[in-house]
Amino acid sequence: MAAHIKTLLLVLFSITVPIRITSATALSTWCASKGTQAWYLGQSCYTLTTDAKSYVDNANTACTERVNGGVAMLSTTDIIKSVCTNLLSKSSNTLWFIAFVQILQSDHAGKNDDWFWVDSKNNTYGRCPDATWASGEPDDQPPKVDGLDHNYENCVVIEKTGIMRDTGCTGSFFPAICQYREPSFDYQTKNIGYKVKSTSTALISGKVEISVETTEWCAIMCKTYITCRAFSINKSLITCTLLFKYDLSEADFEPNPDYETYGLY
Ligand SMILES: [Ca+2]
Ligand SMILES: [Ca+2]
Repeated sequence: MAAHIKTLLLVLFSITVPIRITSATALSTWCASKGTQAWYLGQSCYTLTTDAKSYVDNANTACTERVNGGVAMLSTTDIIKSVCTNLLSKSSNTLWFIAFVQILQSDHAGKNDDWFWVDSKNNTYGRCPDATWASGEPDDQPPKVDGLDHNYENCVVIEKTGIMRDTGCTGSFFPAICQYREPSFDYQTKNIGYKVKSTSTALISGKVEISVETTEWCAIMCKTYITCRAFSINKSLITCTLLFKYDLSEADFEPNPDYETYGLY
């Protein structure tokens, strides 16, 4: 076979084969069997609890119908919209806890500061630029006139419309949105021959150009973080960059033949 044909076949092969962590599972089938009580999206199944509990109790005792369950992290606008339309709107309840919490980084933090998805606490990533607060929220009740956050309301409930309210983590009681993740993920090819720009907001400190033994390790590392939605591999150096942004656009990339990116859909 001529060398250039071999090269062409290799290129085609690398473009069309997703990185699969393990074989498919029954999560999507289980999710579909629950009808309007569940919604499958982005290789997660979202369900609703019915008992009103504190956030802490929800986090400790709810969302245990299957493995890989926890209070949901709706880490992008598209996920919030889809879960609202396809799950929340069909429920008779009105407010649910999600795993979005305030972890104050200083004594002078404001009410809008330092909100994180719980798998990213103590890091600078995982903040949700897509969080839409209800009018006057977050208000950190009971209010103080200095405008600072006084560590009162550090958990969040979401309404059917997708807007959010800060509320107490132990003293207020609501059901929760659960998220069950596939034990196996398929990361689909997103961009071949392009590198994520160093200025992209998808990048976070400490998760860039990590040396790995195989490209599959990059997918395994990304799966560790619920807020990691994609990863980029340098095929020459075998390094891995995790990407904490779902809606990567052309503006996030620049041409570079050494790189390819895989995303979770
Ligand atoms: Ca607060
Ligand atoms: Ca509030």
